[in-house]
Amino acid sequence: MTDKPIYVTQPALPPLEEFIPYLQQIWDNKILTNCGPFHQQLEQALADYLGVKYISLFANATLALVTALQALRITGDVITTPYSFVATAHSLKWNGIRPIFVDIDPKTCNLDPAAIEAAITPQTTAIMPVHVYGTPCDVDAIERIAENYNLKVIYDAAHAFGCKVNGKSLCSFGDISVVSFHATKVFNTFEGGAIICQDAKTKAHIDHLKNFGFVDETTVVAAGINGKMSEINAAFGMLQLKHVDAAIAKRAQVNKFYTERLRFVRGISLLQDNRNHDSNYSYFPILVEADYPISRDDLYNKFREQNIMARRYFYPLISEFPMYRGLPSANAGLLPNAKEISSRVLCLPLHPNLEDAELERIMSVIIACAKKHQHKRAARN
Ligand code: T4K
Repeated sequence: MTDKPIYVTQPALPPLEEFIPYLQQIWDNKILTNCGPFHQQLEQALADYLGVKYISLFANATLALVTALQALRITGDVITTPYSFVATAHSLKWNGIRPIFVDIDPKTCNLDPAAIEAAITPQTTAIMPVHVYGTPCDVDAIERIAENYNLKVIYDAAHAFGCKVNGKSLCSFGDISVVSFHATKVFNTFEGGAIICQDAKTKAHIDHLKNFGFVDETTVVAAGINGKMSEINAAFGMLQLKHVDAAIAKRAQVNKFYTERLRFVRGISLLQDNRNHDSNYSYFPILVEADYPISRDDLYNKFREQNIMARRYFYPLISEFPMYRGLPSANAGLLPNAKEISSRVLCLPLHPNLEDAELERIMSVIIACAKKHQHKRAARN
């Protein structure tokens, strides 16, 4: 009999009966969408939880990214990372903006500020960095560059819910930050996302943009889209918020388990750098180095054989997909760090429902591969 599958992630769900009273309220008042009471409550609750002032809920983070660029009227070229989920660059393309890919810092997997600065041209209008795995970008350096060159900064903070740097919410940097509440994220509303911005005027503009541009029954101020979060998602968010700290605490335990156990495995290195920031422990990336007996892809396949779905986030690079690979900035020779990390990275399962026995199963694959192949090597020598 094959073992039960272990997925890279799994949503933490509260007991179903806790959701019934929320559904009852929706059934009673019959407001299903269009920024109803739960939508308003969740905006306020998230602003309090995250320690930010202006937040606008969306149906998902991709629509939020597309709308953020509209809100700031970004055109031309935008500097971004090839090492992310495709939605980052797709949001640029949907706005007719040309992504300019630049290399990452191998320590953080985030955009390298020196590479950003080197890529700026008169066509550059903005920077779209990603806090990959919730690890903070070099926000101070990026702010300095943006000020010097008069560029906007839109952070793709899809992974950064609840992360803090020097006690400040990681979602509060830049002109705009976008966070995701997708099922696979630390805090989920099934599907969902939000834009965090710096002032009431921008929030009002974003709120119009996500509702077709409507200001009132007869006034449309922009060619907006339908990006609103529904009441059922917002209600679920209100319930999830009660459980999110416990979920993050459980994630921290898994993170600790892996960190302690993997420290002694030759050829496996850890990307985690949680020293000067509060992490949400959203992902556990490892790098399979040249001195591990088998390649990253072989280890990925060994996991599959054991029904363990570790994932190669982020491989391939965004710049390798057909709609981007023709861009001059997609040339792999210009992106050596991103290319190298992308060929070595593997994200181990990390979610609050993981049991000790499952963690042992995961570790045993890594250890068995290390030992078995080392024996083979020894026998050959
Ligand atoms: N920017 C960044 C940097 C992002 O990472 C993302 C999304 C976005 C922007 C866009 O945000 P949204 O528009 O989605 O709000 C997943 C997610 O679909 C995607 O949201 C996420 N990033 C990306 C990193 O991961 P896949 O293709 O790996 O998902 P999938 O369906 O293979 O799910 C992974 C595992 O999660 C499954 O093997 C099982 C588990 N799972 C998944 C779902 C959907 C569940 O247990 N339940 C579920 O409902 O992309």
